[in-house]
Amino acid sequence: MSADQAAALIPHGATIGMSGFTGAGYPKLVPAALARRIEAMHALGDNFKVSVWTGASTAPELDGALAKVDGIEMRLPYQSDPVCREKINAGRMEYIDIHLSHVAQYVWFGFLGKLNVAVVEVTAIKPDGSLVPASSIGNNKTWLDQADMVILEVNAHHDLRLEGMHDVYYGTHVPPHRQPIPLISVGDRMGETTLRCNPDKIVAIVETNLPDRNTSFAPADEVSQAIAGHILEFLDHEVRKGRLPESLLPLQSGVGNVANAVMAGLQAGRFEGLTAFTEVLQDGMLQLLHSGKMLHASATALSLSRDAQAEFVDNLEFYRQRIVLRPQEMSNHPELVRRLGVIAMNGMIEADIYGNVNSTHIGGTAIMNGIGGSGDFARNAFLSFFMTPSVAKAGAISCIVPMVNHVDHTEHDVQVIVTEQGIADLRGLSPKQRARVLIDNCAHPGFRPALDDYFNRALRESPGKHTPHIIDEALIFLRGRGISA
Ligand code: 0RQ
Repeated sequence: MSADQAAALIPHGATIGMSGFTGAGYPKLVPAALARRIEAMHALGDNFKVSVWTGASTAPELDGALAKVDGIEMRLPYQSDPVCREKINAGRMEYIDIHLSHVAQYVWFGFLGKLNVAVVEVTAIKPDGSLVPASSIGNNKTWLDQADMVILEVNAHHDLRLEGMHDVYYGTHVPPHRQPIPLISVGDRMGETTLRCNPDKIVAIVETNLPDRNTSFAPADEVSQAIAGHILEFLDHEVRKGRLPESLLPLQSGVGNVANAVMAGLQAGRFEGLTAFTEVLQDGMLQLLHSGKMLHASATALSLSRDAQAEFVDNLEFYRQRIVLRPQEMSNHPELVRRLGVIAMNGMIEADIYGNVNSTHIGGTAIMNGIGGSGDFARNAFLSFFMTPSVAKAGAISCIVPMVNHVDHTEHDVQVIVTEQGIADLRGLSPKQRARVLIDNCAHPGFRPALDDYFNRALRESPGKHTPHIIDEALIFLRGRGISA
């Protein structure tokens, strides 16, 4: 049926599980049709709203369209859409920012309430009724299982040869009957290549033929290259110290230009036989696979630029041997991350001198995107990096601050902090030792004297000498958003 007919089946107040992870595999037409319906209902005075659960961020056609018409009551678990952000920060949309590995199990446990509708993009429906997933899996397995009614978008734009790239693990879900997950190395397959769906629940099938968002990346700037350079040098150092094998350990990388710069650095570097256990596979990792430097990659989504997407399709048989896409409760599973010994690399907004990291909030009150998978990986990784330019807003704000005004990753979960200025290896250091290394190695020289001054006075004046602070001053600093250089 048409997208408008399908959207008309969604009731007011419904909780909808939509496919989509980092701009890949999201439904392309039904959300926009739903937004049109909501707008028409609002014009009639009916305050029609829905709650939207996804894998992670989607695209303007989904998050943007629904947020624009004030159609979302509650959104989870991660978004990066400018219109959503504006509505959340204006108090017009509720948002729950959840670790990506937690979402599916919270739904199975009943912690988040009932899921009414699933709207899921697939590549194909097989004769036996099973579904070939698209460019991401995210939480689709859970949405199809838990929702009362299912709307499928079958997108002819996805290459049918995607079939076989996915590994959908239907293991035991709920304690006390959970079993160990039988994944020993990143390329292992332990599940099915398709998604199961009870055909009685399917109320609509909408055909589409539209590409994913396929965002392009700016060429790595000097700052990204410097951050990447520090990380690569550090990895080299760890190998020489005998703490990492020559082929490193499975890599996880957040999204964005710094992540791509690190991958480009690995491409040019000496490491061979690399692997990835990550959530999003971007251009840089595809190139590593292409060149043979990387052997296998496990993820839940392919988030490629238009050019990389074309290259991927041209060589799909090659990549199908090397890439496995899994549900996000597996791609981000803390037990797997810990056991495989992942090297995690994630962006942050700011860190404080003691190593607490803020990944999500601006000024302590406004959301940027969300924690995404950064917590799943950072806490459980073998080695974890948080990276940021040392300054934001054209140098007006220091990203190394006395006290972060929102904590996503506590000092207990943070190992290595990197800016273009240098690297702070916080492993095995006490809070005061960490402050010294962070100010000296990572802060911008323009902000270093002010941070030094704060830390030195805190050492003298703080009542507690374990994590010295001058609390009133830290709060003034937070309100003022920065020590001026
Ligand atoms: O704002 O766009 O208005 O200029 O924050 O900052 O430097 O462009 O960095 O795009 O790499 O994003 C932490 C947000 C970094 C991201 C974060 C402002 C800055 C700019 C973005 P403008 P940059 P990035 C895998 C893992 C959490 C999720 C995660 C993120 C904007 O990495 O969302 O790790 N991480 N997921 O100007 C005020 C500061 C600032 C600041 C930056 N100190 N004060 N503004 N900005 N620092 C992916 C998934 O989980 C799906």
